[in-house]
Amino acid sequence: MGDLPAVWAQKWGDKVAVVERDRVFTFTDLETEVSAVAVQLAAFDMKGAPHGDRVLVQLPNTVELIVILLACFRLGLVPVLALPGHRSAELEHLAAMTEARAIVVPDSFRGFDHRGLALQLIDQHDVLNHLIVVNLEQQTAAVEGRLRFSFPAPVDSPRSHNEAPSSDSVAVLLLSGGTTGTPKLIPRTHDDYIYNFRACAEAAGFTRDTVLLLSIPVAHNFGLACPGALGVLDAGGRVVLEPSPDPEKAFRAMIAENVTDAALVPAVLQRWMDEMDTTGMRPPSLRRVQVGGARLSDEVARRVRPGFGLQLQQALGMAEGLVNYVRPDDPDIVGVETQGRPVSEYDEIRIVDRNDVDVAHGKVGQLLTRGPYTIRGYWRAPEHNRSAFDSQGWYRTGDLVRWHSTGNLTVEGRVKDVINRAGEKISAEEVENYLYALPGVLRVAVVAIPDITLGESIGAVIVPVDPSEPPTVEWVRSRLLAAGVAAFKIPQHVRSVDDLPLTKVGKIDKAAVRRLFTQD
Ligand code: OOB
Repeated sequence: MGDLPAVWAQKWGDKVAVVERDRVFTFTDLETEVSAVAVQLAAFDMKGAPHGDRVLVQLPNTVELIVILLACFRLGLVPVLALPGHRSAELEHLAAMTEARAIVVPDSFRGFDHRGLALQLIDQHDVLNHLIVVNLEQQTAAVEGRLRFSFPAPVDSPRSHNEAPSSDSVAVLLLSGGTTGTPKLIPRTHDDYIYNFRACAEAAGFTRDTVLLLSIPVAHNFGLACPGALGVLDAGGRVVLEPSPDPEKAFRAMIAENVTDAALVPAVLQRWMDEMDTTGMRPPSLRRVQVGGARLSDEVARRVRPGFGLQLQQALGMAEGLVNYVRPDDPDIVGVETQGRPVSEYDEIRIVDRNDVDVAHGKVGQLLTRGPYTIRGYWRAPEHNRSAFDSQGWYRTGDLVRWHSTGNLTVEGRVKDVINRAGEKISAEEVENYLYALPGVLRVAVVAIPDITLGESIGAVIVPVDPSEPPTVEWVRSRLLAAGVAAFKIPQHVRSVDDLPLTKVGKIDKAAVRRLFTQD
């Protein structure tokens, strides 16, 4: 993947590659910047290929994020993709688990002092030594070339990274939207990831004329490679980075940049449709929306009218690999009622019941998958891998699906214990663990609650040690924020009860817990 910017520059030279507000980078610029940043990184005391030291990257959608990733790929350093919303709880876990040697953060973003937190992490973790800051707030500070990086002076004598990473080595570690107490990491190789974004770009119909608006995080697989930033650049198209999904801002960016395609989560599509319906306007160049990450309701899907010149392409994807897409020339019914079909002819799909027996065609069951770009295991998680994959290497997605009569998949629900909050996956167990660590909490259960705008929100039912002091939403919120938990993982609904409902076998009855919230 590290060779790609040079290949792209040769093919498309002065064509615009990335636009971020008023900053414009051609493919030639991109290659120049990636080379310069790779030289800077190579001067640090870090091992690239074939060892692959990890670099913790926490950046919002910026050209610097794209450049640092490509520079890491070139040297065989392995970026670990954190989200801008992550705080000390998540970053400490990622730093410890990956033994990252460097961390890349903005100075500050949306009022949070990322540099300060990164310095704390460096203090706590022996192997974490290098801090690279992207000056988003203080743009006048040290800027390398046209980018806003500030690199520390190298501590050791310059090292040379002559070896290019092998194509089957790990290129990047993605975060899983996992089901366990601590997030798992997904190792994607150079080979499989290139295959992933090329197959997605082909399925989505991307060409050199595609101008893709990304307001979903580039740090997510969807925004990075499904087809995302890498897929559109590789097709010779253009990425427009717009950090805000707010319809007014996004529409302005789309009109200014003649955007043809936009990748969205359902919650944002709904806001955009509302705006289009009330104003009767839509960005004239916008032809297609790629929508995935969470279930889009058929009702909202039907509002995207092809007659209006706008086509809906639903996608069911996962950072672990498998991506399904509705194709550009599919009939409308496929676009509305399904989440598409695999992007590769080599993707294998099984739909099974609780006993791993294949269900009858058209019936609902759990989706299992295997294929050329789907992982065979999480990073350093042998125990979890034994249950997440079967003995034949099939990945248990935890999603309930069925084959639609058109030969596409429709998502019907899930068996995994996660909350899908506007496309952001949150493990119920992880939030339960944070709550258990609070004083006065005896027992707890966390569940997904239907939410009109987010799709789902987080509900926590708590059995307090002292029933006369029931915890409130505000108390939970302030305690978890103080514990360094990302704001998007904090429950919006809190109930206190005398006891948790149990199933016959004595497990917490999550369906009954959910009913505590939904019955009124
Ligand atoms: C994408 O990736 P992740 O890793 O954040 O989440 C994967 C999970 C899936 O297992 C499924 O539960 C859910 O997100 N999901 C959907 C969906 N797309 C993803 N559930 C219902 N309908 C959909 N269309 O979310 C992701 C990765 C690549 C492309 C698109 C989405």
